[in-house]
Amino acid sequence: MRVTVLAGGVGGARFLRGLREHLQVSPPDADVGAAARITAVVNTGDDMWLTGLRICPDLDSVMYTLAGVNDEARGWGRVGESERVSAELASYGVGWPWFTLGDLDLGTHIARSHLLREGLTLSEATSRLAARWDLGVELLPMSDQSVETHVVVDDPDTPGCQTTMHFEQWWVKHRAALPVREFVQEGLGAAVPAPGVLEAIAEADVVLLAPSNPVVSIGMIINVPGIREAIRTTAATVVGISPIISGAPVRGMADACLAAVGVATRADAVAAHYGSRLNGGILDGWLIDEADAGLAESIESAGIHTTVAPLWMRDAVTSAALAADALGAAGRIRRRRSGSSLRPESRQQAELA
Ligand code: FO1
Repeated sequence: MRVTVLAGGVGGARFLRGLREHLQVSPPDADVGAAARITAVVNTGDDMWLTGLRICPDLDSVMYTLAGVNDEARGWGRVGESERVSAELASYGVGWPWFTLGDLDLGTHIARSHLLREGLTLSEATSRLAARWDLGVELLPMSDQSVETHVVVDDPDTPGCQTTMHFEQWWVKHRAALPVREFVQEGLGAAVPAPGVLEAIAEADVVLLAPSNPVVSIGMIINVPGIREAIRTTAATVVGISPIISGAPVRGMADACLAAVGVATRADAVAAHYGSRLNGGILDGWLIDEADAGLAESIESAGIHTTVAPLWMRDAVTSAALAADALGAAGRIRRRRSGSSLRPESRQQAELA
């Protein structure tokens, strides 16, 4: 079974870890043999050049989490980190003192920057870095071209003026507290999906939208020319997981991003924002938390098959259970849509049947 996941940083990373756990645990049938194949299409809108190094926050969060070397508490960076180089950079007044680049993390950025300067694409560099660990998930950047998210805000220092800053300045330095006029994807016009991305969407049995930020993570991925259309037309079943529970983001500040694009911070509003594939959108199914069960009917009436399930990913078990619920929803939708009475080939196919 092939599963393709659109993912941002922390929420996407944890969900991918749960999905890998679930699919590893449910072994493929002997007669089918084919193990599950998971491809992650990861947001690169947070990427930047900083102190001469290319930083890819979401790719790194996903890679470190799947490698088991992530700082689980902080949600980003490496476990057992130190910050000696970062302190030196601050002393020299170089870089962003409020954006901590740990020593181990810098190893990743130095390696990646070296590979890019050797002429590798971001995809090639990502696969070289990931090869150090047996991640069990193929990592694809959404694009090999730079598509940085920049934020247009009212300038806090000069009232009446606007200023544009990199997403990470807005997110980390200003803690998303500056009202956003506009999110801009620098370079979007010249961007194409990275090699393998469109195939991963077209050839999947299931496409999952991880519980990542709908605006600055999932939103940025589907804006890359060709990706939204690929999701709309794939033969796969497309299921998303709400990143909002009881009107609040599971983590991060998605509410500030949703407000900026006029979407209410509610599980039904985000589903409507993505839209049903039955009428021009990208969703077949949507998972909401038990706390939001009251919203199921309105989401269903928008043509989106809705599943109520526990969405909190507290540990490996709950993350794997969420992944199982998402695949189970895809199976129910597939059966309902195709009226398939075909005997599933394998236990995993049975999950989808
Ligand atoms: N987030 C913070 O809140 N403070 C930081 O100093 C910080 C540094 C940092 C360095 C590398 C990296 O890959 C991520 C880092 N993040 C930091 C997290 C980052 O803002 C988020 O991972 C995403 O970009 C937003 O989802």
